[in-house]
Amino acid sequence: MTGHYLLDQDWGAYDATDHAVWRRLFDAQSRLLPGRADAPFLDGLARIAGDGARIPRFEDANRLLKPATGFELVAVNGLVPDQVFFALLAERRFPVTRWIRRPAQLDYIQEPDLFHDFFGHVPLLGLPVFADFMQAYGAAGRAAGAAGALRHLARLYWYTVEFGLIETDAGLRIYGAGIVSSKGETVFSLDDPSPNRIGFDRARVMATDYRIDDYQQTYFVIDGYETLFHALDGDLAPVYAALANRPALAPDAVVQGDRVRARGTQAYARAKHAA
Ligand code: HBI
Ligand code: FE
Repeated sequence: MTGHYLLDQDWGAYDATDHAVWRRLFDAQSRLLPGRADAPFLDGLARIAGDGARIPRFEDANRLLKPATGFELVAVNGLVPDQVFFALLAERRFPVTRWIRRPAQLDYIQEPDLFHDFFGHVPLLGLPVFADFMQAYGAAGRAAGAAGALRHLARLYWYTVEFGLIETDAGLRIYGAGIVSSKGETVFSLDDPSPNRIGFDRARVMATDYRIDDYQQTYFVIDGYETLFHALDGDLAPVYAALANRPALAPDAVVQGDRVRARGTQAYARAKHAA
């Protein structure tokens, strides 16, 4: 069923404006991220995305990714149904949107485009432990669907793969694709006093709602990518069952038991739209 959603990248169809948008975003983020993004992300970016002069060819990236972690990129037209997304990840295939935003959307776009998917997600797919987590996440999706627990798994993805922070010897660093692909949130997530920054805990993250139209009010911090991988260890059914009876936590909540690294002021202007 996944095949139905897969397309050719059709690299020849990109016009000069598309390549210019890629180059503009690539250069801006490449200047901003050193000292903010985690080293494995920066290393992966340097290896896989080239010099940023033009939109990369998925087939070129696959020649590097496949031998490294078995992952390959497949071109899609945008979000695919959850079960298709899980099935692709379980087979170590990552769906990359083949169209790129227009110049008017340079600073913010709601749905994932090629820049978000390739620049944000692809560099870490070359890191074995992260690739193993992504494959395990896909495999967990099938079972979660049957358990009616997709929202819990979606929250885990959201607060890690999309908007995760990691504690390193050099300090707090970004690894979430939604942050590294956003100029404003790259700065906000590390420097702004308004969001909470709380130690990652599987059940806590799975219980916490999120919003998709503004910067996050809470960022969860892992101490290593192995923590992500082990978050999917064992049978998740009891975890889902325990969560099913609890009301969801609000995105700005701080609760008993949280390992609070920084409690946000929540003096929270709608930063993204103010940018
Ligand atoms: N489809 N192409 C694409 N990319 C995603 O990141 C994606 C998706 N479908 C569903 C989805 N993500 C999330 O709902 C996951 O949590 C399942
Ligand atoms: Fe994404």
